[in-house]
Amino acid sequence: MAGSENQKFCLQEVLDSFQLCLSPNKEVYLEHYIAGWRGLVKFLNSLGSVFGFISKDAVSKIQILVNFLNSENGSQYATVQSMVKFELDNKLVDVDKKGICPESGCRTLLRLHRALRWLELFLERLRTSKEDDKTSVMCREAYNESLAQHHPWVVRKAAGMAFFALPGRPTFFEVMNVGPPEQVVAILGKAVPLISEVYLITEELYLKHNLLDLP
Ligand code: 1PZ
Repeated sequence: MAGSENQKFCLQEVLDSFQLCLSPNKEVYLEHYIAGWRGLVKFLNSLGSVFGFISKDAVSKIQILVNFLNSENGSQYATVQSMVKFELDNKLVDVDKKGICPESGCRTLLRLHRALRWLELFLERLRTSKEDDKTSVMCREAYNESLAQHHPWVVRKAAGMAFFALPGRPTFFEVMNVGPPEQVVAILGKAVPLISEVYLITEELYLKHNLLDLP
């Protein structure tokens, strides 16, 4: 049987992961959050090596979280809520400036969380786009409204250049690998609200604990 790395990306599996992400009392399971991100990285990699610097950063952040999940304190990292409580209670977060915990779970997840907002905005544009709309424009608009505000000039520049290399809408839809365009649009219609819900729950949690600007 082929290993999961060899299987083609499929939008459905990202949807499944984000569906599994929410517990009955609306906590966010880290394991499925990570699985969702793994699926997205697979997608990014299938778009070409120009996006390597982006997927490399996402992979290294995913790995930090996986390491926490597999550590002796793993059970404290079951949900984003339990992770925040555990790291704050045990002073494992650099709150104002980088110090002894430069790679806390909280600050690492915050980077992915901000990127999730970009994803939500981008996928919503893609869902409502017309056949000849440009993915690079949708991507740039979504980026400028979200992640760009957290990136220094040099990263914004590199991201902006990478967007030019994005394939057009038809290829993009094909790579999503869930069938004809109508089917892609239908799945996006399910995926966007789910991603949005996971984003909002995390955003409120981080806001409540004053963690939205972690260095
Ligand atoms: C489909 C097109 C993909 C466009 C992706 C748009 C996002 C552009 C992000 C550019 C990231 C550049 C690399 C490194 C950035 C890091 O400095 C920051 C902050 O981390 P720190 O330096 O504080 O540790 N990293 C991030 O902001 C996380 C970025 C994750 C991007 C994941 C994109 C996944 C794309 C999925 C494709 C559907």
